[in-house]
Amino acid sequence: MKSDAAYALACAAFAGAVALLSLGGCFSERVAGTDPPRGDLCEGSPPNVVQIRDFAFSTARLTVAAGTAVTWVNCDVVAHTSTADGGAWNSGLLAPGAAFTRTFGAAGAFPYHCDPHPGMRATVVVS
Ligand SMILES: [Cu+2]
Repeated sequence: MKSDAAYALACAAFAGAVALLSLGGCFSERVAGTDPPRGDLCEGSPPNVVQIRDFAFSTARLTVAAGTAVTWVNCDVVAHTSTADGGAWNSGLLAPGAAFTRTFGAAGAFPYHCDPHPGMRATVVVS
């Protein structure tokens, strides 16, 4: 009985490892995105949301109160990132429709860019 239990446990562990590896392989390009996609945030101008569209961040200069959660959503047809110039955050590649949220606790100006497209620049100002 003891060896049967050990075998079952080993099988379960192996199946779990295989499942994790499969998921990692399938979703590696959108690891930081939300699931399900948040393309709905691309409609209108929802508050505290930065829409990434046509290789630009809109709004380019977003001002929020301390403690506010800011969400970036990719409304473009290619992947982009939200990456702090100082390294404080990095969304990783956001596939079209994917989103990334970060809460800003401290006041200050926080410039950021897109890793694959360094010309894409914007700032979050926390008051
Ligand atoms: Cu980009």
